Amino acid sequence: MSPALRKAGGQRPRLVAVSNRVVHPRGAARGGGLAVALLDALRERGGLWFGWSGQISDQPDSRPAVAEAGPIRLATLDLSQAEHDAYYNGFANRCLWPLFHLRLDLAAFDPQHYDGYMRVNRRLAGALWPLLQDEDQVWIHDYHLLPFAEALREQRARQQIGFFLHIPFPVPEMLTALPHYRELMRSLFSYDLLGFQTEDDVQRFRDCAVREFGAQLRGDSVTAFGRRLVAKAFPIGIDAREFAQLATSPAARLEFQRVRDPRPGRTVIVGVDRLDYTKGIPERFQAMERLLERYPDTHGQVELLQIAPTSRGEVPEYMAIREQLERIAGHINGLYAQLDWAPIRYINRPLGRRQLAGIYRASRIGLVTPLRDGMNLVAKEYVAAQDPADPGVLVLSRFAGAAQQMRAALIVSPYDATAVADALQTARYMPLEERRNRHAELMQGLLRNDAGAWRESFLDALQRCSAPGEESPAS
Ligand code: ADQ
Repeated sequence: MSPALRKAGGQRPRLVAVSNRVVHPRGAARGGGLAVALLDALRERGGLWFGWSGQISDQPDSRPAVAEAGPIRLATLDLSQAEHDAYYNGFANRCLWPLFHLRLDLAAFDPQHYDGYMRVNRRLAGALWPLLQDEDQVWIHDYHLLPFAEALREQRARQQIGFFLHIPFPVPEMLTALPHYRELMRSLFSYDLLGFQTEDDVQRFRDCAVREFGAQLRGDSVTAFGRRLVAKAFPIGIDAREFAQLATSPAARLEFQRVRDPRPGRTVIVGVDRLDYTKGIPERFQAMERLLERYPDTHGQVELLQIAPTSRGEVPEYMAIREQLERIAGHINGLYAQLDWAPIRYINRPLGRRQLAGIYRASRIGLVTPLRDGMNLVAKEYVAAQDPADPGVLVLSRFAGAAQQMRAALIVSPYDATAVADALQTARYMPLEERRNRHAELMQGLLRNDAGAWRESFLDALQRCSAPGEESPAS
């Protein structure tokens, strides 16, 4: 434990984590990396996890339901259908999500969605406020809750409040297209610490604060609207050791046997994503078609196994992508499939983490090609699951935050189908020694910057920030 985190009595402050959705510890394995990382921190120091219950109700209670899970307290609120439509499906997922991923063409600016988003943030903050203790460290997560600290400060909260943005921060030109960007930027200055995935995200935030609001910069601190905060990069990691162990568990081995084709030359390329237009799945299918066109030795030999469960299924743009994928996969399979082989196997449902780990390990190539992504944990999981003696190769989009750390992957532009096809062919024939060297380098990075390091470095930096209104946040 860092000495900076110890308080006078040797105790760490209580952690209060706030995220759109609270996941019960029993379901955390399905909740993915964030749920696991948060729960570890909450278990270690005892703490409270607050957010939406995942339930819609006709007349949601204004007070949170509280449940205890060992040392962790879970406090959740239901939302009404109207709140969910405006806050979650509307402003968060039809406006902020596309805009922050540079899809201005898909962003829907609806003032009612914005009002609903602000109202839900205020309602949630008002419900959390009575549960807070003076010394708590409060850690808010992601774009659903940008104005949460401002709403808490309106209740006179004086606690240290940090925010971590899991998705990219956009360029100023994109952000300023948002009618409410001033209010949202101002609300960010109610935090003491802003955490981003990459240095580039920090830079874009600073640029925007300087260009649009005349912010003053000093070290890591940014001052605007009469308030000062610290903005830094904390690239999120996975529990690489644990994921590597998962990959050799009996359930993973079973999956490995089902996926690995023992016939010489047969290669499985795996893609695993939430079904989302930012993940570049249609472009990936097109790169697969280009591979088949350019390299006839792939026919009958190479298969893309794409696992992409439906996500945000009520949002129209997500329904469209599903149809698009089915069409492209059908077209390519129609052109190239043989009696005992089809180039694309597309599975539209979620799998357990052990199953996933086994599938990653059985796949010679991990193809992770988002058009834009805050980090991308699948790239990290794929590497962690490999057999170090005979590892597969990661082909990674330069537009994933992960590409800034995972330099030993084959880095590609997802828009360049020929370059992706060529990288796949290089990966197929990469000599064992090169595969081992690349994997060792990637794995070292994953172990150094794992989920625990991410969490501790963020909370450590938050601890070093002074209380709001005081003069000298850490730099
Ligand atoms: P996501 O956009 O959800 O996360 P990602 O980082 O890849 O993207 O995480 C997805 C998680 O879901 C992974 O742990 C993966 O294993 C799991 N998953 C995906 N498909 C699955 C399937 N078919 N079955 C089971 N599990 C599946 C957001 C940001 C990212 C950022 C993360 C964490 O968009 O950029 O990396 O938060 O900060």
